[in-house]
Amino acid sequence: MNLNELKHGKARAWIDEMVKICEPDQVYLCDGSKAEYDRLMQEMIDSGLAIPLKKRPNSVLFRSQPSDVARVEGRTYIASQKEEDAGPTNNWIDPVELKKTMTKLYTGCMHGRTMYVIPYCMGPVGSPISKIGFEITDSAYVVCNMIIMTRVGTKVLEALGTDGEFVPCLHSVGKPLAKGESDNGQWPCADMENKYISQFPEERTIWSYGSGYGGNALLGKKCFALRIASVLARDEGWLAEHMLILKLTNPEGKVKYVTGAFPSACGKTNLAMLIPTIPGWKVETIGDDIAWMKFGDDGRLYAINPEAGFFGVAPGTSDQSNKNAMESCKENSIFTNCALTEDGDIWWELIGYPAKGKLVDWKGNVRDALPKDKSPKGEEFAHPNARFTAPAKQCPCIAPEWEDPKGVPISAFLFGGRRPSTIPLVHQARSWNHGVFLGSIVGSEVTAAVISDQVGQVRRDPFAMLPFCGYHMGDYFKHWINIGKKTTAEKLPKIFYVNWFRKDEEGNFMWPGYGDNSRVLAWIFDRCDEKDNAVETEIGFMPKDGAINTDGLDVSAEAMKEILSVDKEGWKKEIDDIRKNHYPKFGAKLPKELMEELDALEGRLK
Ligand code: GTP
Ligand code: SPV
Ligand code: MN
Repeated sequence: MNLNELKHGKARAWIDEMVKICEPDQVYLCDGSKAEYDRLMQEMIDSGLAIPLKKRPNSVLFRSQPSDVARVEGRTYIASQKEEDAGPTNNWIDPVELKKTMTKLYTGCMHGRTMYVIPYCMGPVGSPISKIGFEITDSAYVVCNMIIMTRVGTKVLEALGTDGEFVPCLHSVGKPLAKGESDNGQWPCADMENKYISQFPEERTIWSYGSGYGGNALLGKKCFALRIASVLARDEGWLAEHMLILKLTNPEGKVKYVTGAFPSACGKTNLAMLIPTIPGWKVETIGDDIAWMKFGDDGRLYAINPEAGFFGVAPGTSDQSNKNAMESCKENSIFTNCALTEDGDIWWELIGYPAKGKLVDWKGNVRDALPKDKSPKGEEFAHPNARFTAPAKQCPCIAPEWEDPKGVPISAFLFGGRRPSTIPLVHQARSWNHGVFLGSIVGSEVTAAVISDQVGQVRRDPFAMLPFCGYHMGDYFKHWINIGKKTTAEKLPKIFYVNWFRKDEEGNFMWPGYGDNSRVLAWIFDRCDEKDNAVETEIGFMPKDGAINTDGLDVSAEAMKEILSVDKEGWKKEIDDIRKNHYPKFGAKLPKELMEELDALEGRLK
């Protein structure tokens, strides 16, 4: 589309201003059509950037630069006017200074490239919970991913009208081309020290420079739907969370909706799509990464999935672990940093079968496939953060109501992470504030979803929002406490802490996870109905003996006992660490309610 078709004065003025700075060869307004997607993809195939996959209709593989494979938390900024408002867990640069630095980088950054203007909506177009953004980008890869991940184009412009609100999002890969120069089939991006993923919370603006990957570049996702939206949610009394949303149906046909916050690459997509191993239960998907929740007139919290696709972790996904995800990316999908097989399909570690013959690894090297589907650490054929981008509507278990503009009423919140010790398989908070306490102490081993030298080490990741909260985390905790005062206890979701990742002394997972997590979901479902299936312990409510269905489960009675009991010594260390290292970070902003919960927990464990 031609820019002159844009009838929104403020958007047009902003775009014109960005054109002046970035100096693209041409400007193009996206309509979000299939024809547009196909044309852009064909251009990327012709230029050697994308590889069509013979085995998957309308699907392609991209290989990024080895330096541009995941989110860059060290280069991510919350540029609030006051440093204190970004808080102790975010990087901060003065917004005026940051804009100066970035404007220099943006100057002429689109030479030799097209500037694409993407009008997009987070959430169903027309939903009172949805919000609109414009992403300017010089990456056709970003455009195609955004078309899958969000609602793009004409229908969004119609909903926006001539004066609707939008979040301006500017993105460049940060690699201007000289006259006659081309990318030559190489993924364009800037050096690490020139990458900036910047949020300006007061202005509700996003500026991203230098990376083409995932959350760094698809600005509707983490930058808007979490970092900026969390600020809006604080101001307007709702929740923008790093949560999956699932629909759970019990054998009697009763339905409950559950959300879960687990850190990056800790199992949201898998839980959202799981196939229960216990008879009669059913899981359907509403969302796999982000939930926006507002109170309905009935005093309950209603959640929508602001996204329209999945940007899922590829390694570990198989017909055995997550058949629904495998089905979702059968066609019309984009694969990034997966391996390529001789017959034109993708492959990754733990895909469930070994590859045959030669594989092209994610760096583009041709290597002999191994006779198994595992690879030694550091020698993976697919990058550990390789991803698939797939339309949500292709998911066989997508819930019919996944695009309901009013959202779905939530009965339970889960928190979790990768904790090899201490944290049991499941426990339930004693109260709302105790649940907020549990969210605030979430810890997890850092995964490959972030470029970090901490990968594998346990770090605190409160509410799985450490990299995604757009303001002071202490104020965020307080916001959660306040949400609990807005309605009655019985209308609030019940809060649970789960851990699928306990390890034994040899380092093996003690719980089979995946489909067997349905056994825990069933217990949670019944807890929400206050069934007599729990015992009160020092740390909260836990399953009564036999209350978790273990029929056909391949876990020894001793292992079950261990993951379902209170590790008193472990919890004492946990409390010590929270008291000495975690809570002091938030200073006077730590809500007193959380310190009271910590003291009370310590008292109960004495
Ligand atoms: P993001 O998209 O980064 O936010 O990740 P996510 O939370 O959606 O994680 P995802 O479901 O994609 O899982 C990440 C990795 O954890 C994959 O390799 C999964 O196979 C693995 N995983 C998921 N669920 C389980 C589980 O219950 N047990 C074990 N052992 N591994 C799991
Ligand atoms: C995450 O890291 O939590 C993701 C992937 O969901 S990304 O979109 O890259 O942030
Ligand atoms: Mn995520």
